[in-house]
Amino acid sequence: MTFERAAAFAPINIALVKYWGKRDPVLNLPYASSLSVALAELGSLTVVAPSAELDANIMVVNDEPVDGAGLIKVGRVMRLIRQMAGNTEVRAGIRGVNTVPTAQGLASSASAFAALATAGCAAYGVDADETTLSRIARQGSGSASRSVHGGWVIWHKGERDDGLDSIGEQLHDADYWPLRALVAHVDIGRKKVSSTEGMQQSARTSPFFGAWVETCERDLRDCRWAIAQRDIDALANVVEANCLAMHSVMMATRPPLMYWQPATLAVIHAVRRLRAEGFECLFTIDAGPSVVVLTGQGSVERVAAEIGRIEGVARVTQTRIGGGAHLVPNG
Ligand code: 2P0
Repeated sequence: MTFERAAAFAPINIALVKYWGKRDPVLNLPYASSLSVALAELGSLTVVAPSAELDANIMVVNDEPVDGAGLIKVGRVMRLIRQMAGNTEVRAGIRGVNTVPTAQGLASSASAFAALATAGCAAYGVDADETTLSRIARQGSGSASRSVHGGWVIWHKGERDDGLDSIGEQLHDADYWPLRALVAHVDIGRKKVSSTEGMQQSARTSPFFGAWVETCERDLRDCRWAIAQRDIDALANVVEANCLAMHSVMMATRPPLMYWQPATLAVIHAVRRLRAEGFECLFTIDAGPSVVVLTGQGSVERVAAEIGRIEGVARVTQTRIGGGAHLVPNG
């Protein structure tokens, strides 16, 4: 059997109903389902090159070697792919490039593992559909199950202990509702606590954790309704409430997980004020200080200009809702 180098790009996704808590930390099975949109252009390009000369997988991201917990997750995904390729022992050299800052709470692990699953399956000759790719990517990073798909995506939590039903599914493609996305970058360097660790601590110690899981079920229903109606006010209500509920759970974790910086809060207030003034916009924040703002097409320039002026916002990246993971010929 011969294996061939393959490259894939996968987008980052921003969750509108968040994933924060695992019922199974090895298989990355969540307590609750979550919902996201894929962001165009921002993401990971990953090249997988199988080589019979390697004793172990090696991976470099943005020219830095991956080791420790990151390499263990990569190993888990590559082992799955090798099993599907007939239990081959051939390891791979893997090179990734992220177009978003790594480990700053902007889901670079989601795009990285979605791209790894896609390129890895192609390199080892595994014929995997999107559902299978999502299941594989999830085992590297939970939110990667969503980055396989483009547009508006739900990650079903699933009921099974083996996780076979814990998969991403596209609800609508990228053109369904052409909102714009602004990323207000608030820099503080690398995160001290990874999401993987943080959500385990929250599940163990946050007094609000049980209420959070229940809230997500309700928010998922409301979010799907708002998307079905293309109703941005209804979407803003549920997305911002869900984000703030997750950050309340984080802040009530012991020791507390405080991801916000002063600029984070300033962006929140600016978005709420602009919406009250009639601009179509809403905010959401992952496990980091940066803020993602979704806007209507007619509101994007004004909202971008206002949040770009906020002290502590290093830059604002503007993008659209985009497609899912795909192979890149000659990548
Ligand atoms: C999300 N986050 O739904 C939420 C919101 C962060 C805050 O998914 O341990 O990197 O690899 O499964 O997927 C970040 O968690 O964690 C995340 P693992 P992951 O986007």
